[in-house]
Amino acid sequence: QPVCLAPGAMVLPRFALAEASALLAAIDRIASRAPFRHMETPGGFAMSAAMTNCGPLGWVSDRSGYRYQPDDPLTGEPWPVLPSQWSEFAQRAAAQAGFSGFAADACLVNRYQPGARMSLHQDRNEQDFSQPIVSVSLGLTVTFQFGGLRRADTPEKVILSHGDVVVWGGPSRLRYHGVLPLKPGYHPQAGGCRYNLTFRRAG
Ligand code: MD3
Ligand code: FE
Repeated sequence: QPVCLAPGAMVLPRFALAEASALLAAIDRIASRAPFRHMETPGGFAMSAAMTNCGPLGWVSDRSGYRYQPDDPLTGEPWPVLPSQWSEFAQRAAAQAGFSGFAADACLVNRYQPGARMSLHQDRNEQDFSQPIVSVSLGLTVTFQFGGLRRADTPEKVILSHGDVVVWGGPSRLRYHGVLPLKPGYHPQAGGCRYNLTFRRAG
């Protein structure tokens, strides 16, 4: 029962609910090899959301900029494998939203603790903007900001809760978006955190 937010932006409410505990357990395994860390922005600030990646490519930020790379800069090792159940799940979600044949080669895992946020930005470090991004929210609920194609466009607020999946493609692929500061709380499966998985076709 997809809900259309805007052309190309489809919410699949609770689409990941059945898989949620398996996804959270797999996040722990990934983070045991590629620990969550607060990446540095090109401007020299620490991001408030902690991040890690799995898959052939991972998104990184440091003083030299934003990019995708095959190795974890923290360990020098390749990013952990993207579990096949995850890529199949992302492909099913994309297909539900009308994007058939989506094959992710990167999964960025964000962890928000109370106060963590993400300011308005565009995702444009990927090669092919005709490919959507699939995002999965787990744990505590957050208010997401869904803006327009210009930074100055006033964003709409969208509540994202445990198990919600959003597919961002087509004319919404380059919209500005962000996350308001996480409020403290407790979730039975995720504790005091919110996790967000974003599946991308980066290369
Ligand atoms: C809209 N993450 O990692 S996911 C990010 O909740 C990111 O952690 C947020 O933005 C989070 O880059 C939001 C939802 C999302 C992801 C990609 C988008 C929304 C998007 C790309 C285009 C438009
Ligand atoms: Fe983003």
